[in-house]
Amino acid sequence: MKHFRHFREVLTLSFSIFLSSFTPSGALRAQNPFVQTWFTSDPAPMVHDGKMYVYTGHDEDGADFFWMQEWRVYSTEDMVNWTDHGSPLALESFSWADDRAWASQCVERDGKFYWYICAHSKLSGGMAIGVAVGDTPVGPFRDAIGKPLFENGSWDHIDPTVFIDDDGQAWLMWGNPQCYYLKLNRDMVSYSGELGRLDMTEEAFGGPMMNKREKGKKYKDSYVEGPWLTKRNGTYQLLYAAGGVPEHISYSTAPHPTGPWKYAGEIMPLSETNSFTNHCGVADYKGHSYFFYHTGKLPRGGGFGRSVAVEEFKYNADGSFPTILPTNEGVKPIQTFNPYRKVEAETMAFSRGLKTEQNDEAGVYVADIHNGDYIKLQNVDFSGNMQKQFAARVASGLRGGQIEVRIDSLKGHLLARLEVPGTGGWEKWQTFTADFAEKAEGTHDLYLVFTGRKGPKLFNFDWWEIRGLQSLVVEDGGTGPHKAIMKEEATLEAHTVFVPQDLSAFGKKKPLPVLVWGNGACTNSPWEHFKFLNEIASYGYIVLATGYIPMEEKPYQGPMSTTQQQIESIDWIIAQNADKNSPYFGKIDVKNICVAGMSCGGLQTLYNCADPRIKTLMICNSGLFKTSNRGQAMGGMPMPDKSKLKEIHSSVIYILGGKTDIAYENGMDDFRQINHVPCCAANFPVGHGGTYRQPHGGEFSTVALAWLNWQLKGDKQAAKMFKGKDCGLSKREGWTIEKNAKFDTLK
Ligand code: FUB
Repeated sequence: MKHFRHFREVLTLSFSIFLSSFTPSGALRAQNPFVQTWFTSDPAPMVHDGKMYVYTGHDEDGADFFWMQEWRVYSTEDMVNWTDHGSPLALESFSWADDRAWASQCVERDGKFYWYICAHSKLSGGMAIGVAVGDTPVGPFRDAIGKPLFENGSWDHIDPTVFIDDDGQAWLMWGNPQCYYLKLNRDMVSYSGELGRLDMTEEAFGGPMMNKREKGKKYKDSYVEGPWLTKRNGTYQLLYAAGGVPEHISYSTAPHPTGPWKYAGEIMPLSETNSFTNHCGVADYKGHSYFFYHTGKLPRGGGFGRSVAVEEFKYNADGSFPTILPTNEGVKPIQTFNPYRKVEAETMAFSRGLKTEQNDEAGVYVADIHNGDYIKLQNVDFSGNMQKQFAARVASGLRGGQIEVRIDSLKGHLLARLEVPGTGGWEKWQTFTADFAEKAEGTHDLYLVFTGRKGPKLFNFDWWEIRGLQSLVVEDGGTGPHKAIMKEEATLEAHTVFVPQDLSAFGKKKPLPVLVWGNGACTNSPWEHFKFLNEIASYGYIVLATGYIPMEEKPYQGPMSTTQQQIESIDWIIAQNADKNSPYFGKIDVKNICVAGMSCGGLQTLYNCADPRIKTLMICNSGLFKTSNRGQAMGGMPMPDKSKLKEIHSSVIYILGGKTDIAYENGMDDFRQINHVPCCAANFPVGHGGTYRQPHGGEFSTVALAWLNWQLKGDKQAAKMFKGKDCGLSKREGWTIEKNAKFDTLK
């Protein structure tokens, strides 16, 4: 809709010339202009709640005058990666306005955001000052009073600046070539007193207004437009576009907003910026001072196609401004960017060939993506996690394309490549993922490079996310003394670890015993058991469950797990305990390992029972199939025959769901056949599903924990649950227990 291919190629070509001319190393370090998707002008910074916002005008593509229709908002937390919040305010927001959405400024007061604008008024036929109000810095905004705040038919009511003084008085100033002021009331949408006029004298501004100048006399300077009122060290500072066309930025100082003002000099002298206007705003943010202005430096930019830019500066000791020159490099990042979260695609440090659009469903999104276009994010910190997947929400009414995830440069290391198919419409959004083929460490610039067929538009792009290792606090972390967490570990693929969040309590004197777990249906995720397993971990265990982390209690859909995954768990935790660089170094009781599993996971456990590193077994809702009922087994289950039981060399408990448990017969048959090691069978009449999914794993957690505490920690109190005729379990409501002849040998 916007560009013919020819136009785009010209744009892309001139863009690369533009970039290479500013970056001798070709390293794409240019940061100014910091918005490349649209022409933006008249920047007005506002710091709120830890973020820097910039409110801008919007110059139309290809315009031959300031035919401006809307205002836009951008924000950043690091000063280099800016998020486009779209246009929450436009001429249509003001019933009285019909043209020229010119310079503006937004300020917060009492939790509301007041955005002062100027626009042509169809009521008076001149320019008028208006005010919109919103509940957030990015809107939505509405005309606060349904009429201009000030107008009188004159054309010189442009460029409002607003300043709330220490005493609470809010001042509104504007004007070209006369600088006017009003004292705003506390409500910010009305004023008291008469319209004020600053004395536009030579002393105040380096020269009088153009029409008051003496012929032939040379003046130092003169106020033109675009005032920015602020205060430093108790002195008021008025910055403004000065000198006529082309404009530079100068300032004056005063002991009071109404004057007397004294000319203080140039701040940003005339430079080769390709724009005959300039317009500034200043703000301090996170210990730095920033000067915002505009240039005409984007490709196809110029006097009516301007772009906002920013420079960092340091005030002189007396609070005065240094000279600030426009640069292409712009500012340095003041913090790193975290990619392990959902990032709006319209967040970028630099881009090529792109536009942003907005709708109600997706908000602002990146559009007009063609082969070779890209988004760059600066100073992205990959540490603290491990990249696993790149996910992106996209829509394509054509054939889609690809997103290449690269670091350091456009042709830098390719970490992942996402295939974007057609989704059936430019607003038919779908999320796709791609695995990382290579991993990044430390801090890098991140490039999202778009590829696809040359010529057509490829897709729209709403957001992206780098998914790293996941973790979740299950329920309240468990009822035990060590609040637990469920997590993935980078070096233990396809397993889920449950472990106390704070490992500092554990070490040689108090190591963590190990529970290795296999899942029901041999599913490759402990999605049915995570409350139970987490509860156990909270009592001071490390639990290594077979399968992928279940971030929600929803059946896992992938292929089954293997019996080998339990062995991998044992190998891994023993290696971690010996690895000086591991958080588990010296903290694991590798001599006290229980292997356990539910249903098919119990069969995996019995398959692995001969492993000499096992201290005890816990067979839950499971038992080896008898020859007579082998036909009932699900495909893919491990099916050792009963002779396997002879390989058990440790104590073993069967925890079954009573007679209605489909595994009851097999489990009880195992129990009866195990005579060479201590064995018991505990039944609780809940059927095959057990109580794993009840809060904190229900009754099964209590019994399993007692077993583990006794067998792995030697806890005599816990032993009472099982030992003796009147053991705890025999008295516990609903439970029954049977023990073999060897059971009493357990200490
Ligand atoms: O953006 C339109 C006009 O250009 C502004 O109101 C002036 O300050 C100048 O930048």
